[in-house]
Amino acid sequence: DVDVAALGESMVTFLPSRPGRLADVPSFDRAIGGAESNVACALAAFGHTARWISRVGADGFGDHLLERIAGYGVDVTAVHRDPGRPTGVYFRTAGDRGTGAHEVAYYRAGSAASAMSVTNVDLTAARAARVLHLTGITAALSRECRELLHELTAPLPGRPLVSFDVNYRPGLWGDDEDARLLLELARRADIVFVGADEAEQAWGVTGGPEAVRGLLPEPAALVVKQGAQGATAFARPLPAGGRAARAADVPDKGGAPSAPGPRPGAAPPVFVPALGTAVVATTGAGDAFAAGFLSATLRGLTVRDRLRYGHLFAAAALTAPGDLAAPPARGHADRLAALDDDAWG
Ligand code: KDG
Repeated sequence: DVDVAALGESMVTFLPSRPGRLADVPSFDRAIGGAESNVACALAAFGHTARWISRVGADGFGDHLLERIAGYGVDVTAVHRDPGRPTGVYFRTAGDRGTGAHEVAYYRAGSAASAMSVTNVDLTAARAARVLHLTGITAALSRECRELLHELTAPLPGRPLVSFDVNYRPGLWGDDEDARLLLELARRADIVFVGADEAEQAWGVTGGPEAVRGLLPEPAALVVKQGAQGATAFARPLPAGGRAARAADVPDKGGAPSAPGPRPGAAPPVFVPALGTAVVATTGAGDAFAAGFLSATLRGLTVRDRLRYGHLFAAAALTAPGDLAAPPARGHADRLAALDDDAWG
C-alpha cells in the first residue's frame, strides 16, 4: 500500500505573465494544477509514497501532466488515457494584492477526468493506500464522478482513511445540489478540511469552528481553516480499522502516540496560528496544508503538530506563483514544528 492515494482531475494551468484582468493579459506561462495531485506531489516530495488516480486525454497536455506529476515521485500508473476526450485546462489571473481575489476560466467540461466513473477508474489502486484523499471538486464534475465518490466513501470495513477537502468551487456547480452533496461526503470521511469562508458560503455556517463542528460531528478529524489567522482542529483518535490509524500507533521520533481506537466524546478544539508569510499567490495553499496535515497524521504526531505541518507546507505554497511549491525540507520542517508555542508564528 502507498501512504496516500489522491483521486481527482488535474489540468494544465495557464498563469498570467502580468497582473490585470483576464481580458488584458497578453500571454500565459504553462504550469500544472489539480487539488488532489497537488496533495500527492507535496507528499511525495516530502518523502511519502503517493499515487495519483485520474483520467487524462491521449493528448500532449495529458503527457505533460503525467510527466510533471511523475517527476515529483508520484505513482501515476493508475491514470488512464482517454482517446475520446481532452485533458482539461484553465487560465487564471494574478491575485489582487490585497484580497488575493483572481479570475479563473475553466475549459474542462467534457474532459477525460469529468468522465471518471466506478467502471473506468482503478478502485483497487484507490483503496490500496493508508489514506485516500478526495475533494468536493470531483463532486462538481459529473453525475458519474459523484457516484464514484459515493462508492469510495462507503463505510466498508478495512477501507483506507478517507480524507476529504470540501474545496467549494461555486463556479463549477451547475445545480443547487452543492451544499447537500458536499455535506454528505464530508460526513462520510474520516478527515475533513474546510475553510471557515467555504463553510459560510456553502452551508451558511457563521459561528466559527465550533459551529462547523456542530454540522460535522462524525469525522474523526475536522480542520477548519481560518485564513491568515490559523486553523482549528477537532481530532479524536482515528478509527481503529483505518490503516493509517494502525501505522499511527507507531510514532516516529518526536511524535506522541495516538490511542488505538475511537473514543466516544467530543474532541476539544486545538487552534494553531498560521505563520506570517509574504503571500505571492494563495492557489494551492489549501492543498499544501492538507498534505502537511496528512503527513503528520501518517507519522502519528499530535494534533498541534499536525496543524503545524499544515501551516509549514501552506507557507511554502503561498510564496510560489503557481499551485505547486516544494514543501519545506524535512529536517527544517521538523525543527520548526518542534518550536515552543511562544516562538511559533
Ligand atoms: O487548489 C488548487 C486548485 O483549485 C487548482 O489547482 C485547480 O483543481 C483545481 C480546481 O479544480 O479548481
